[in-house]
Formats: sequence, C-alpha cells, structure tokens
Amino acid sequence: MKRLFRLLPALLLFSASTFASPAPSTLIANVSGRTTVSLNGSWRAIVDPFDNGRSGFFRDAKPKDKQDLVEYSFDASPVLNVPGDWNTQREPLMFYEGTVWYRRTFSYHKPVDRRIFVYFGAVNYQATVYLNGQKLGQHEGGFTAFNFECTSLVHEGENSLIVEVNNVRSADAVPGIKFDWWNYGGITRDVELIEVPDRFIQDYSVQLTRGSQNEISGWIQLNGAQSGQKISLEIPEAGVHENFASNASGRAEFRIRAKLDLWSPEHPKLYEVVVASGGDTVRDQIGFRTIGVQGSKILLNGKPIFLRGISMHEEAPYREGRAFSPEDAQSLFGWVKELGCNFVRLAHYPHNENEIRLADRMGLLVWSEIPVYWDIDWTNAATLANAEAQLRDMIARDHNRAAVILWSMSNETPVKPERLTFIKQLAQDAREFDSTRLITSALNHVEGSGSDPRVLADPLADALDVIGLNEYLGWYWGRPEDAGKLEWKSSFNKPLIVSEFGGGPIAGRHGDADERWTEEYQNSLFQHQLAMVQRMPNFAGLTPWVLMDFRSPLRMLPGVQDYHNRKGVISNRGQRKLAFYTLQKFYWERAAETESQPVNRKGK
Ligand code: GCB
Repeated sequence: MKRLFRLLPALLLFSASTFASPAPSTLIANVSGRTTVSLNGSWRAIVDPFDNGRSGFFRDAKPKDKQDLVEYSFDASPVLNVPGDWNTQREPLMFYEGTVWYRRTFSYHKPVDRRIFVYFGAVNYQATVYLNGQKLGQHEGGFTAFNFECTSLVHEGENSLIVEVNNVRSADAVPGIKFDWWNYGGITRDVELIEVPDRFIQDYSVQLTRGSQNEISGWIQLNGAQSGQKISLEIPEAGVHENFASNASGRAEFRIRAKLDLWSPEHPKLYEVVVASGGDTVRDQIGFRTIGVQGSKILLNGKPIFLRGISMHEEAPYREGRAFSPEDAQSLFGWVKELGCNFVRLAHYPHNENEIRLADRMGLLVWSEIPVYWDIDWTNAATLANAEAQLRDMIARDHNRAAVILWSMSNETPVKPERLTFIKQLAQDAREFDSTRLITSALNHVEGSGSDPRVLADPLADALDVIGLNEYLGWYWGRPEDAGKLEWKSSFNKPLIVSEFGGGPIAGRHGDADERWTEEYQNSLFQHQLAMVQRMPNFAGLTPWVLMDFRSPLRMLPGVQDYHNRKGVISNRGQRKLAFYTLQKFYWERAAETESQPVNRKGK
C-alpha cells in the first residue's frame, strides 16, 4: 500500500503528460488597446500572518451598532500602493511571507450594453478575488496576467474589490521552495476594469507564417459569438483590408499575402493593425519578422544573427523593489542599449507587458521564461498543470510581439528522468500554442572534468531549438584564467547561447584581479570568459549574469551582499562596474563586424 502511495505521483504524471495541452487561456489580449478604468493607487491592506481573515474578511463588514463585534477594519487599515510589492513599502514587511488582504473601493458608472472584466497584470503568488462580497475567482502564479468577468456583480455606484494575496513558498509550486531572487509579495502590476461589448475580440494572432517573409497567417477569436460573425483585419500601411466570418467556435483563421517592411533590431518597424467585429475594435502595433535556426545558426529574417545580450531581473533601478513602471523599463533597457545589446534575457519569469512592448519599439530581441527553476516537484501532476498554465498565459499575452524570439521552458534544472518528461511536455505545449518562435531552456549540466573537454550532453537539448548554457567558471568552480585552457564540445548541432556566467563584486570595491568581491575580479572574469565563449561550438549569442544587482535572500555576506546578488555589471544605484565597459567593448566590436548601421555609442 505504502509503495502504491509512493508510486502514485509518478502514475499521475504519466497520465497528465498524455493529456492534451491545457484549456485555452481566458486572457483578454492587448489590454492597453481597450477601454479600461484603472484601479491602481492606494489600497487598504490588512497583514494577516495566521490567515485569520479566511473567516470572512471578503465581506468587508462594518459594526452594525456600537455593540457589534467586528475584529478587523479595512477603513482603519493603512494603505499599500498598487502596483507595488509590499516588502519595500513597509519596513516590517521586508521579509514577510504570508497573507495580505487588499481592498479598493471605487465608485463606478456602469456603461450600458457592456461586459466588465477585472484584470490583474500580476499578483505574487496566489490571489483570491472578491467583488462586493462574492468570489470572482482564484489565480496561482506570480507573474502571469489574469482576468475575471464581473458584469453581474459590479454595482452602479460604490463597489468593494478585495484580494487575498498569499506569497508563501511551497514545494509543489512554480517556482518551488528555493530561488535566487526576492519573493516580493503583493499586487505587483496594474489592475484595471476592462469594458467590452457583449461580443468582443478575445485574442488574435497576426504573425508571419513560419519561414515566410510575405505571408501573414493567424486567427481571431471572438468571445460570446455565434458562427457567421463578420470580422475585419486591416493593416492600412501594408494595404491589407480583409474580411472573414467566424466559425461555430467564434474563430476565423486566415492566410494573407502582404509586402512588408521587416522588423529587426536596427529597424524596429511596427505596423498599426486593426481588428474589428460588430461593436468592438482593437488596435495594436505589430512588427513582422521571421526567426529560425539552420544548423548551429540563428536566423532573423533569413540571415544569421549574433545575439549580443544580457540577462536581467524585473528589479527596480535606483529604488529597491519589483519594477513595474514604464520609467523602470526605460531605465533598464536604456542600460541594455548602452551596453550595445540587440538581445535581452528576461529572467526567470514573465516580465511586465510594458517591458515587452518597449522592446518591440526599441528593437531588442527577447528571451522570455517561466519560473521552472532549479528543483521543483517533477512528479506532481498539479505542478505540471500549473507550469503549463503559466506557459500558456505568458504566450497568450505576448504572442504578437516581434521582439520575443525565444520561449524558455526552464532554468538550471537537475538531469533526471522525471524532469525530462515534465519539461518535454512544456516544450510540446509551447509549440502547440505558438508555432512561430524558438524553444529554449537554460541548462547547466556539463560532462567532463580536469583536462578533459567539457561536453554539453543534457538529453533535454533534444527537445529544444536553441540551447542555453549557464556556466560559472571562475566563480563557483575553477579560476577565471582556467578559461584559456578549457575545451568545449557539444553533442548537438544546435545554436548555443551562453545564458549565464558572472561574478559578484560590490560596486566601488577595488583591489587585485584575484581578490574576490572586487570590480577587478569580476572584470578579469569577464575578459577570460569572453575569450573562451567564442571558442565554444555553435556559439550564437550570450547573456551574461546580470544587468543590475538585485535583492536575494540567499546572499547574506555583510558589507558586500547584504541580501543582494551583486553579479550586476551595474549596481542597483546605477554605478557601472568595470565589467560593464569590458562587455560593452566586446559588443561594440561584434556589432561593427556584423552591422552596416552604426551602433548607438553612448556612455564612456
Ligand atoms: C544561476 C541562476 C541565477 C542565479 C545565478 C547566481 O545559475 O540561474 O538565478 O542568480 O546563478 O548568481 O548564482
């Protein structure tokens, strides 16, 4: 019997992996292109470490008379700003992991003939949402957007929206118990009411057919529609004016020939795309480019491209905390551009939509990732379903962004059969959700030691289009100068992106190149690494670790780390470390070799 219980998770996994991919996303696409009412701002917040509020805080009760016993009060509780993490807004909450109840009251004039949805850009980690005392729904996953319909529950006049937010880590969650970034809790992205007609455009895909530069293929999905609804698609600047009729599922699929000016980092051309049906019209800005691989090369618009990248967290520059604003994104991507990058790895979870849209406008290629990180509960069917839902919703939100070329399934996961089954399932799902982009994962399994060549042999690579490799020579193993002696081999004829290397000095500490924690050490590590990675087989790009120092509970060394991972080439106060200039020089030289256009030379 005991044995059966031990086997049960594996059996469940087996049956889960033979299921079809998860139900379609319910996300409404392109929220910034809709009629919305912002619910950002000051929310009343009750910190509830023992989950006492589950007894009924969602009712937002007030004492009925002076005798009545109500042991909580949103009205009398202090506020937290939304969007924003709670950790950096109140000092006692810096290390808090638990429940916080948020309440926003709002006065609303209900529009006629409209359906209303409440939309959250992200809540970390679990959210249970109530409107006027009724439960709207629950969401798990700290970095994916979600929306719930509230047409019948929203009132003309005063409303009370309550969200129970919980960020307790758990072994069966995604990510699991241990990860190297701050577990910022709260409503960390925008909250909006979305107003749409009865029948509305839920989502659409308008992308070049894989491998073609002059055929757009895609689909438009209506919500609330019967078959035979008229739908139009216009790209005025490209002379596209097409009409379709929806099928029985409210969907129209199409293929259109078009002559297009292709999107690229040097020329981030976006077209206005207008989708309309009945009373609903949605406008978007979409770029058209192809992405593919040929042997060990990555091809953008049919030509080989070298990816000059950097990894980054969604961490706020200059202030501490989770980044959320367009200004945060501008500062971070400003640095990325200053480094000479054409590519950015958004680690280790889906970032804010405003970042992806900015990447579209600035011409930065993007690697976007779900938080399947280190070791998680590989044999748990619910964990797999959770990861699949996060993958689906990451893709649902950003599948029209030209900037995104790579969906990453995971980061540094241990090589074992149950992990292989799990991530292969994700890769299969991703290809079903989006046939136009490349699939990757950041691997760190290398065979060989001593003077033997290091061999990339992780069997997961079979399921990927592009291999990411995290290798910390000179920091976690060996010395920076060992780079000169190391030989690398790959068992796969696939492009390789060196997705991480690095070392962590505190900005302003100077010393010898062999003294850890100094800028000189990090700089020497970068110099040796940059010489080495170019000798790696199938080398197609790199994203060193990391753009900016970030908070991490794993980094406790006083006077140096103080709960920050210091591997940034820029400090969180914007100080450029020596390694910044070494990487910048490398990228400027690579850009000069490969680009006819001059790169933007700002900075030193
Ligand atoms: C890694 C992880 C990254 C860590 C980094 C480090 O391999 O992917 O999340 O922060 O190493 O600094 O150790």
